[in-house]
Amino acid sequence: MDKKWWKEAVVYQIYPRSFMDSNGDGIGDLNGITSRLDYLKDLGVDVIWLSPVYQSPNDDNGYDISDYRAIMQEFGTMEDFDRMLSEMHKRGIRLVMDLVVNHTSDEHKWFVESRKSKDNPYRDYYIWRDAKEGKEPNNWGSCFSGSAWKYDPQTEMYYLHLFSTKQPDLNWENPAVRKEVFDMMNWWCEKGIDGFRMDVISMISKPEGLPDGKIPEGGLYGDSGCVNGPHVHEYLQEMNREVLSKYDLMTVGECAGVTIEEAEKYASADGKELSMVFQFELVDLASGTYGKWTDKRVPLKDFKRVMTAWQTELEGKAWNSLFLGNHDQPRCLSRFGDDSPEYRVVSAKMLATCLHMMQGTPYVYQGEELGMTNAYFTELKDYRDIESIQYFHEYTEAGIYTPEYMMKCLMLRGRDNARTPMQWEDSHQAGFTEGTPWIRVNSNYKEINAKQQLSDPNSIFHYYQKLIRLRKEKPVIVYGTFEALYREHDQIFAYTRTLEGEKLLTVCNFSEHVAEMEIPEEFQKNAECLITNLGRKDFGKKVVLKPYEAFVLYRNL
Ligand code: TEU
Ligand code: CA
Repeated sequence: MDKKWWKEAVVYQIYPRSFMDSNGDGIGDLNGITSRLDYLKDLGVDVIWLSPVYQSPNDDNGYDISDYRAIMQEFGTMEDFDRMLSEMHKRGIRLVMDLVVNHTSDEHKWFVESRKSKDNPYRDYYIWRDAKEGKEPNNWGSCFSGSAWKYDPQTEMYYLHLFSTKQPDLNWENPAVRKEVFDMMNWWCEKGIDGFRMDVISMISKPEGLPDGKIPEGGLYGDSGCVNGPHVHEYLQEMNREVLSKYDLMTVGECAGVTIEEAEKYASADGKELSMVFQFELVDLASGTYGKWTDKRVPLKDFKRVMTAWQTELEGKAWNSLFLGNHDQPRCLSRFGDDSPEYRVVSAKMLATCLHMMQGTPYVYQGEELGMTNAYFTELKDYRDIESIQYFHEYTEAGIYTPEYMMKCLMLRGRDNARTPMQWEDSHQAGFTEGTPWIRVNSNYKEINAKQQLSDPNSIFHYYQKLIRLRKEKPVIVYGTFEALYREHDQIFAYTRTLEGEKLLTVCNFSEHVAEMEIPEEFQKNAECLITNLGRKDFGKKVVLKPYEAFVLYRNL
């Protein structure tokens, strides 16, 4: 296995709007991030993935960029950015920027020009089509509800927007667009950043002819089929030649709809495209006709099946990313663990053990290291996310869901659950701001905050800190091969990792009930317990796991 720094790294994702506000306007900013770098150094993370900080009207909280070479006013200045980057590098922390180039904001100068006339030089930077029989050019739905097409009266044509109407899709078939993107990427690399997280990069190549998609039973729109399109690998290989291959970068592609087979191309070991991908198979589990808007929990057997497949089938061909949450997902503790007062701490540690002992680059989403939970807002006025608000209206007005059921889905699966302010302490607004935050602070901040956990050696923070440290001490955790045990067990997820001379056993009880298991013979003697969330000392032949108990045994071969 060829060694790479980004295979050995742990990444921390910052959602800047909610991380730390330094000037009292209730919005997180770059100077706020800089003020908290020692906390991240203490946690032990190696890389920060920073969600977009470029100029944006914030229709989708920065994922709608109006100027790729300017910092969003609310977040600060380019000088603030340069200082933040320098302070990160001083601490040995690398910075991966979020690259959003499937679309721009409709306020980007390219789109302002493009919509002016059919013969404008920027017209073909975007995807314009005439009406078909007086209606939208095809039946595609937007990821944020409604049609994926918006009629523009100025030139009496429709433009494509797979996301909000203020996020027109770029036309990647146009070499001028690709050149603009590569020039911009080189500009940021010359500033010294260390990589890119590539937003919906699997969607940049659209199917030939933009044909109608299949409308699911009971659905309102057709699926765009825009994932893993006909030219996506060509474009990424060109990007690699023009930009990525010139620097020592880490790149991760956000690849909705990616299969293991496709992932082998996006993140192939030959380095012709990206370092790794975010797969969606895990986080899309328990979705239904109406996507993620369900109140269903994920059965452990499905969780194990997906994680095991990605661990074993990508082995030696491409590199995994490892994540259970991000700014688009509910809090992983609430979704995959147990956020009740009784089991919150032990189950947060169990989830972290399960993920961080696998093969791949682990991602910690801000607040996950504290065991932050869903906010469970019960009123629509407390929601800020365009996706949640638009789907609430679409599904209740179409009679698909009652307002009560749709609110339950927002409480369980809405993205705002992960976007409430970082909980730094038990004082005013959790220490996030001196002002009024742009979104309400989770009401549990007095019980769950960094200040309390930094002084508690048994906190979730210190447990994450230890997991991250173990990854640096034991090469088997980074490079060992994965083998699942107890595959059919409906409470236990257990697996081994093996590397010449070392072997590791990870055991996690995902349930609130006790679970019996046999320790494999080879770990019953002369094995060392690297970490345990309940302080277990006896590892005899049979063990009865407590609710959400997790431990890792290690031995030299
Ligand atoms: O997300 C892409 C994406 O697929 C989202 O639609 C996400 O999976 C969904 O919201 C989950 O319910 C990226 C960014 O991460 C997201 O924040 C942006 O809103 C989106 O692209 C558009 O840029
Ligand atoms: Ca601020």
